[in-house]
Amino acid sequence: MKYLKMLACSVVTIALIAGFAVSTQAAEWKGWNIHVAGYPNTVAMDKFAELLSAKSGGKMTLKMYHAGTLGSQPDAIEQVRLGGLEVANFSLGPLGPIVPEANVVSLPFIFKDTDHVWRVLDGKAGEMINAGLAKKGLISLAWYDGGARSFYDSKKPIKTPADVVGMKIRVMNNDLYSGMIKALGGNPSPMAFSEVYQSLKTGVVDGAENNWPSYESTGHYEVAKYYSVSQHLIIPETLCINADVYNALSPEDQKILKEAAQESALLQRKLWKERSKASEAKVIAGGAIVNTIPDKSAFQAAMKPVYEKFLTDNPSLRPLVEMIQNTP
Ligand code: GTR
Repeated sequence: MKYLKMLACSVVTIALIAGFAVSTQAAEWKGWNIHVAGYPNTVAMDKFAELLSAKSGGKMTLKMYHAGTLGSQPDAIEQVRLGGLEVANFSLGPLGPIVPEANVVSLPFIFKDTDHVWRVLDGKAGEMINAGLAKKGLISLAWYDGGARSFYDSKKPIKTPADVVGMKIRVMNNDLYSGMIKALGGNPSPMAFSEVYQSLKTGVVDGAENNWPSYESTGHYEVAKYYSVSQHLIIPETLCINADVYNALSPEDQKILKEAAQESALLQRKLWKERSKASEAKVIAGGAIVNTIPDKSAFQAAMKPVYEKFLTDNPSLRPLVEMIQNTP
């Protein structure tokens, strides 16, 4: 009897110790990324996971799922907000319909260049965008470079807005982009990133728009060879985490998380510059025909109605828009 009691007691002790060990061992987070192996964001997210584990002594661990294997970007945004996924790298483009403050960056030609983006995001405007994201359950830990997006298509070089008339152009999921294509006289076709190659190839759409690295990594240049350097959008990207997960962390762990994210962002921005040049060279070698547009004012003028509609629909965002425009 005594022996049995001792046995029961030690079984309980072992179970308690095991249970304790399990409960203090943080669960492994899942991270979403849309890009393929070798892409700057992919390399930087892997670095983030590595730094997180090293800096926290294995307390915070992240398993990355790349190439959109865990779903499309709009779906993943919902997942991170709800906690089905913990971490992700999102473009502010598809976040715009959910976070009005973040949508301001999707106004065509709002940024002068990438350095302007960093000056804006490092200031009050960045704080306002972060606050908007937090209200929707996402904590932004760092900003990644998303380059400048330009039009490309399978028909002809786009030299003036008139060349877009009647063209079917794929856009990301955001009414602002549909409005932008309509303002040029084209037909917008919102569609997931993963479907664009096939749609260009089969003629479901005539064109799309993206930065050099994505135009190259997706192989879109093989099926839409005219790349017209309109640079109508410069959209930053966020490395973000579910707000509940973040808020449950100790201040020390939050600090580690932010440091790891900042380091990964520095790496991403460096790799981005290199990859942009390499991608441009690769698509040209692969047969892409690059059309430069030295004077973009006709495109800017044609896209003006997008601003007017946005400010009518979101009057409270006018100060944020002006803050960005007035940032030197
Ligand atoms: C890329 C961006 C992705 C995705 C994609 C698209 O430049 O990094 O997050 O938004 O464009 O066009 O869907």
